[in-house]
Order: sequence, then C-alpha cells, then structure tokens
Amino acid sequence: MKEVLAGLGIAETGSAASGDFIASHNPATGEELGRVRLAGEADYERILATAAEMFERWRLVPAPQRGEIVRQIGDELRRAKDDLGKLVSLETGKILAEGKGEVQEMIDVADFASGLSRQLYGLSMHSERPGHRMYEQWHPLGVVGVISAFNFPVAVWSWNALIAMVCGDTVVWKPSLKTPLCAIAVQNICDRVLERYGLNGVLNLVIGKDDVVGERLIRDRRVPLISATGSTRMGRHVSQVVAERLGRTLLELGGNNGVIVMDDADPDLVVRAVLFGAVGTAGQRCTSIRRLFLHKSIAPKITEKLIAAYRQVRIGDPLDSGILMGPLIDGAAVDNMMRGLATIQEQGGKILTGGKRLQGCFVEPTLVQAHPGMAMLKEELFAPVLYLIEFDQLEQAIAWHNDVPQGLSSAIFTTNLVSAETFLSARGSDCGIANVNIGTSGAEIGGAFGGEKDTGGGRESGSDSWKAYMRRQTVTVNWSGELPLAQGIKFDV
Ligand code: UN1
Repeated sequence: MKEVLAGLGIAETGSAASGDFIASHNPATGEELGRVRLAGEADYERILATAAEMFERWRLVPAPQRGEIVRQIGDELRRAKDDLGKLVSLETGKILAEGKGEVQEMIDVADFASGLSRQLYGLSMHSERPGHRMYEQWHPLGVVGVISAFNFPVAVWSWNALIAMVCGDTVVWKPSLKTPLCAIAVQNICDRVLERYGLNGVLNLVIGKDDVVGERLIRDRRVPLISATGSTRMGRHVSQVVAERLGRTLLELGGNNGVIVMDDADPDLVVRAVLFGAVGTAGQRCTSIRRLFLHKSIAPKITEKLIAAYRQVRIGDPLDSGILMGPLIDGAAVDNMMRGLATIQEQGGKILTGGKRLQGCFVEPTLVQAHPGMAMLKEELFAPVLYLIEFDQLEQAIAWHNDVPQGLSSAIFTTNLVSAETFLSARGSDCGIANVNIGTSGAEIGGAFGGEKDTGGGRESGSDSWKAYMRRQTVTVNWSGELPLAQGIKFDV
C-alpha cells in the first residue's frame, strides 16, 4: 500500500490546507490508508481565485494546444494505470479489474477530448439579408465546479474535467470525502503535465466538507457551471441553489435501472450480463441493474440460473484475482442495505438468496422475488439487491419499467427485432440510455452519459456533451454597406 501511495506522489505531509484532518479507510480491511487535511474557508477562496485567474490565460490557448496537454495527461495516466487502479480498489473496495477499468475510462476520455479539441464546431446559417454572414461559435465558459461521488472517484471527474479543459475552462473539483486519496493522486498526475507549461491552476482540487466547501462552490457566481454526481437529494439541492443565481447545472443523479427479458432471449447471455450489472461494484454504480422483468415463460429458468450464479459469487479482498465482489463502501451503507431488505420483506418481497451481512463491510449479493406494487421498487437502494418481477406482455413490462422516478439506464434482452425496436421507440424506455442484449452498466465513454427525470437530465462525456461546458455565441456580420433590417422592417427617417 505504501508503495502504491508513494508511486502516486502522496506524501506524508505537504498539504496546503488548514482545516480538520479526516482519515481514509480501506473498506475491505478497515485499515487506515491515510489522513487528509480538509480545506477551510480561506483555502477555498485561494483555490477559486487561482482557477478564476488561470481562466483568463487558459481560454486564450488555442483549443488544439489545450488538446495536446490533455493528450499528455492521458499518457501520464497510462503510466500510472496500475498504481492508480490499485488505489481506486483500496479506497472504494471495487475489484482490481474495475479499479483499472476506471483508469482506462479516464485514458479513453483523454484521447476523445484531445481529438475533440479540433472539432468544437459551430454551425453557419444563411442570413435572410443580402451581404450578411451568420454563424455560431463556441467560447469557453469559465470555472467549472465538479462534485464527484465515491463510487467512481476518478473516471467521472475525467468525463467532466478533461472535456472542460479542451473547451478552455478551468476546473475546481470537490471529491467525495470517502475517496480523497484517489483525488489527490489524480491531481498530482495532472499537475506533473501542467507544470511543464506553467499552467498549474487549470485543474484544482478542494477537499472539504459540504457546509464549508460544497455550499460555497454551488453559491459562487464565479462558477457558471456545476456538474454534480450523486444522490437525487443532493442534486435537487444543488439544482435549486444554482438556479437561484441562474447558473447552469449538469446533473448525474440516482438510477434505478431495469432490464426486460423476453421469452426469446438467450438465457446464458442474460445471466452473465445481469451478474455483472447487479453484482459488479457491489451494486454501487448509478448504472447497476436493480429491477429484472422476466417474461413468465422464461422466468423459472432464469431465476434458477441466477440463484446458482449468485451463490457462486466469490466475495473477498478486491485485490485478489478471482474475487468478483468486494465490500460496500462503509458500515452506513451496510446498515442501509439491511434496513432496505427489512422494508422489502414488509412489502411482500421474498429473499431468494443472499440478504446477509458478512464481516466488516461485506454483504451477500441478494435476489428478491418482487411484485410490481412494492413501493421499494421506486427507490434506489445503493446495494447489490436485485428485484425479479414476472410479466406477460412487453407493453406491461415497459409500463412497469418506466413507472419509477429515475431514468438513467435500461436494457432489453431479446432476439426479436420488433420487441427490441418497441423498447427503443418513443413508447419504449424513457431512460437516457437504452441497450439491447447488454446490461445497463459499463457504458462506453463515446456516447453521451446521463438520464431523465430524477436522474437530473445532464449528459456527460461523449457525443456533443462538450456543449455544456461552453457558451454559444451567434454572430451576424454585415459586409453589404447597407442596413437592411430583419423581418423586412423599414425604419428610416
Ligand atoms: C456511475 O456509477 O456514476 O456505465 C458511473 C458505467 C460506468 C460509469 C458509471 N461507465 O457503469
């Protein structure tokens, strides 16, 4: 562990912060990984001032040059992949393959962003007036505040920060207090590259409590965009505060993702996909599968296979190869899962397998036979609990599927074109992500990532998500020497 931290430049002392200390723990062992000094009010002010000042310079660096710097960050991340992947596993409890996968996601975003730096295209329009040119251009927005969650402590930051960087913005990052070491490691990696250009201050880190740092950040008029990942409760608050000052938000909040399995689906494919989607990251992804709608003619077979698979899931040290499921993030998460399971049973849900608390922060992955009326089906229980619900007709399954407040990711398993297209049509899934014959999690970075309803409506990472980090300017140039007015208006004396 010491070598991993040393390799990532995490030193014993050297914090410029002035607040209280917090400890970061390995959820698999309870061991203290390190202590971090939190930012106080003055630290926040200093960091914000740096980011705002650097924006004045950074916005003038041509976008392809900004892309080149992001490309070099990608190279540094390639070099740090093993150590950083390990640290992600140590601090979050996710298995090593997923820890490294998260760093790979960052590398992919760096590549994407660097290509994007030459493609920040605006449209040109035909003016209705002779001798006039009309087009739109995209300018940097300013300081972007990024609030990230514990479950993807590094990748989700990169979706925002590396795209915002090529867009010409500077970034202030407030990470989860459960994963401060991952954030420090990433900041060190990026600082190494920024230092080569004297550009430290383009990316900034402020580790602090919600009431000291979080509230200041979302209320700060110098920060035109807040991108926040976390619970719907948090997002609703952020949204209200930022809206009050007419700032922008990009929200990626709770998911409650459903999968519909038709009678013509390949059962083995379904079981493998569901296992990764529901048990992977111990059910702590915003994209985790939580509700499985099974066509009644295939339900017994899938249920039986799933119970067998769940019983074989190897639970243990996330750094051991062969382990599929590590611990939950902390004791509070375990308590929350146990409370959730009690409520599920009160509401008529039946535990088919799992459901028990193991040592420390470990739990058993759990399958629940559920019925569509259960209130708990509408809540995101951030744990490896999967509801099985039987249905008769696709239309009925789609209606149940959509009947939740959240709208992030969704999937259907079928070999029937009509069923697949129905699910993808306007009367199908109401989510931001809809998949056929793959699970709801593990999205590629090239697509826009985010969801509807209580998921917050934001889109991050791929496609044209970059537009959220820039301001659009519509330009009309009159080279005619005359002054014709639009809409044919005459206004001469
Ligand atoms: C999250 O859980 O907040 O699609 C993000 C996925 C990952 C990202 C999850 N690429 O599962």
